[in-house]
Amino acid sequence: MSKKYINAYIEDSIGVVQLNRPDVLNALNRQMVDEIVETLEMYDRDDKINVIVVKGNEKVFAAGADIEEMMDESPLSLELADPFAVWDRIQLINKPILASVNGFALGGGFELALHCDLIIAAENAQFGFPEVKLGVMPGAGGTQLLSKAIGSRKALELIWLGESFSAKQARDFGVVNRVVAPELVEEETMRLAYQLANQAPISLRLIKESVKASEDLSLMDGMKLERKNFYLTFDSQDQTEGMKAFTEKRPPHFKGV
Ligand code: DAK
Repeated sequence: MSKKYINAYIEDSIGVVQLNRPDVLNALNRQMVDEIVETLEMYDRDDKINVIVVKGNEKVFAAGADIEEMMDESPLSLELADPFAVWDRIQLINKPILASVNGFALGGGFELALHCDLIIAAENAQFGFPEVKLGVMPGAGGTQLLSKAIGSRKALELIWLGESFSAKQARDFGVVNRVVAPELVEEETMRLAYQLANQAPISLRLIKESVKASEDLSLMDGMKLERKNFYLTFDSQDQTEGMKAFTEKRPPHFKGV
């Protein structure tokens, strides 16, 4: 499909979004963010897709929002266009989203990675929120997503200082899931994507809903939601197949129904 600032393509049951503005280190302008979100939603609706991957190129994930586009905004122009609102829609995607990060994931680029469910990073990846150095602050979910991921104390330190940190530090903080050599990021991401794509899609979806809800619900409400989702899996053919395959000592073949 033709998009100006991203490449979107499908590999088996994996939908890929590749950021493609290399001249400005994949700086995210409004049209690019619209294209990313529209493609994620399209993949989410597509029954043939089980897992989504968001990636940059071998040098950079994204060096933040496009500073040139942003610099002349006013409070009123931002209020009227509400350019950040589109990011909320990423939170409504039901399928697993993996971020594959080489090089810089800064500002809005880091926010995009944080909106994804899992992050696989190269050893040379650099994360951070430099917004404070521009006299602004994260606005596309950064303060919320980072705090929920690593706690408000560490999030405050990182966002206040605005300094970049390495992939290994990010993994130690609990933001990044896996760190691998730069030349293996793509391979490791796709390996994980294929592994997830072979799991029961309805289970993955209900697990995502339950785990994400844990950030907002009380323990008892969360347990109730989890229980109802567990019961719901028994309405799927994949539950029958999964348990039958176990008793027949063979691998299951899930269909997502
Ligand atoms: N915006 C626009 N251009 C950028 C850019 C950016 N964020 N980052 C890099 N570029 C451009 C550079 O201007 C340069 O362009 P030319 O000079 O070649 O024309 C080219 O990319 C290569 O960059 P450098 O020459 O600077 O490359 P270096 O390797 O020397 O340095 C760097 C890499 C990542 C350290 C450096 O480029 C850098 O500090 N970049 C800016 C990082 C940053 O402050 N990012 C913005 C944070 S604020 C929003 C949603 C979210 C947000 C805001 C609005 N809306 C929906 C409206 C979030 C805000 C942010 O992300």
